[in-house]
Amino acid sequence: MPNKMPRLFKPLVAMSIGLVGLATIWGCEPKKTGLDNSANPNAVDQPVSKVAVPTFDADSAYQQVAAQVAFGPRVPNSKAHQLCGDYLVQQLKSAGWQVTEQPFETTAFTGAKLKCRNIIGSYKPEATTRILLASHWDTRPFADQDIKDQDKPIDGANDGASGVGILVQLAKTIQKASTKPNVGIDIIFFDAEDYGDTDAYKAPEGEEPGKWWCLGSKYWAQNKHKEGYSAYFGILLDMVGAPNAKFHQEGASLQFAPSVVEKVWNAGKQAGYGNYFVMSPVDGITDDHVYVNQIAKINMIDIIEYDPTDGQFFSNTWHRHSDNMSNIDRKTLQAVGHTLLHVVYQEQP
Ligand code: AHN
Ligand code: ZN
Repeated sequence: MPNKMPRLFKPLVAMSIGLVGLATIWGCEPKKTGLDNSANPNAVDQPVSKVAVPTFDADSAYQQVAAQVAFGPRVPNSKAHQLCGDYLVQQLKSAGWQVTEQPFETTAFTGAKLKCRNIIGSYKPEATTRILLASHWDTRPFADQDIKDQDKPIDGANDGASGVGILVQLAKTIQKASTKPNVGIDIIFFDAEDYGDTDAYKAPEGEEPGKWWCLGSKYWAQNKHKEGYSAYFGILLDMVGAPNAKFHQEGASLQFAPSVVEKVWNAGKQAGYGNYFVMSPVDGITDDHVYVNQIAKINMIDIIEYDPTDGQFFSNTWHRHSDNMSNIDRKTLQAVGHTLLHVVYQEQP
C-alpha cells in the first residue's frame, strides 16, 4: 500500500492558507454555463445561458492521444520525446496558435542530465486578460507500480497524453469555431513532470519533498516564456482519459484557488458531466499546479483522477504498462474537453 501513496500536499497546506484569501479576490464567481443554439448552429443542445459553446470532438481528441502514444514513451532524451515534441509544436502552429518553445536542461534523481522543453501555445497573444491551461507531455521512464518490467518506460496514454490530447483538440476547436473566446489563452505542455524518484531512492536528510517531480513547471514558473506574464487563473489536466474517471476536488486546488474549483466543477455539472466532476474534496497532490501557484503566483487547479477511497490512490494503471490506449475512453475526453470549452467561453475580459 505505501508504495502506491502519491505524495500528498500536506507539507504545503499550512503555507498555502494565506493564499486562500488571495484566490478569492479574482472574483471568479461561477456564472451560468450552457448553450444558445441561435448563436452557433454547431453547438450541442443545452440551453442554459447566453454563451455559445462549440462542440468538442472527442474522437479527434482520442486521435491526438493515440498520435502521441504512437511515438513511443516520451521520456526525456529519447527520440520519441524529440519527435513528439516537434509534433505538438506543429499541431499548435497549424491551429494558428503562437508557439514558444522553452528548452532547458535539468538533472534527474538518477544523476542523468535531461534535455527538456516546455511548449507554450498562445491564443490572442496581445490580450492582457488570460487563462492558462496545462498538462505534462513527458512520460514516466519506469513502470515502478507494475509487477513486471518495472525498469521499462510506460506508454503514458492517460498519464501524459490524455491531457495534452484534449488541449491540442481544444486549440483546434477554437480555431474552427465561428464564435471565439473573449479572453486570451495559453496552453503549456510541461516537460519532466514524471521523472520523479522511485521508492528505492534514498533521499538525503533535509531534501525538499517532491524535489524530483514537476521539473518543467518549476522551470517555467521561475522563467516565464514572456516577461511579466500572468494569467488570472489556470487549469491543469492530469490523467483525464480513463474510463469512468472520477475527478474529485483536489486539496491543493481547494487551498489555492477555491473559486476556480467551484467554477470548473459547476461548468462540468451544468454541461452534463456530473458523474465525472464529483463535488467532494480529496487530499492534495503535489503536481505541476502547486508550483504554478507557489512560484508563479497563478491560481491554478488540477483536474486529476484521484480517489483515496478506492485503495488505489490513483487508478490501477498508474505507472504501469497497462496505461496504454486501452485505458483511454472518448467519453472521459469528451467530459473534460467540453467542460473546458464551457469554462473558456464564459469568461469575459
Ligand atoms: C506524485 O505522486 C509524486 N505526483 C503525482 C503527480 C503525478 C505523477 N501525476 C502524474 N504522475
Ligand atoms: Zn505519472
